[in-house]
Amino acid sequence: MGIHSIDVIAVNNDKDWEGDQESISDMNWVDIIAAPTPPDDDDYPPVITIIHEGEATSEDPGFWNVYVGDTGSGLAEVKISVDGEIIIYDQQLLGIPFKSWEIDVPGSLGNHIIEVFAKDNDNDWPGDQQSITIVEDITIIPPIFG
Ligand SMILES: [Ca+2]
Ligand SMILES: [Ca+2]
Ligand SMILES: [Ca+2]
Repeated sequence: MGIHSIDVIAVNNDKDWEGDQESISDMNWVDIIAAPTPPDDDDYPPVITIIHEGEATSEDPGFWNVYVGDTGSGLAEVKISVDGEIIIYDQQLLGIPFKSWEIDVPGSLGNHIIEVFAKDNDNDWPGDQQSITIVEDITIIPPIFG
């Protein structure tokens, strides 16, 4: 808001010889009356940490510890999918700062993927919420016999 100076210089693209380019310069004083966008009080997405526990074998595939938190505004929504299937979809977190889940790893051999999506609870205007998706994978192997 207030008085701002805008300096406009336009140069044409005529370059046949040095000095061929014409330019104009104009300075205007413009009174900007539009309300500025207020600063975002929380512009960081939630933090997601995924830690696997277990042997990652078909006998002991283990589980993922999923930690999700947002110190700025808390959490609004968390979605956890394993191999494309939604396991957790909590849209009622209501701004709690932190939550964790234990998610079983499938015991079948091969690669398994966990995808965690989280959205924070900052909601001062449309588009104010920040979100993030983290993907991890693990390979389940046959049991190791010693
Ligand atoms: Ca905000
Ligand atoms: Ca945030
Ligand atoms: Ca925000």
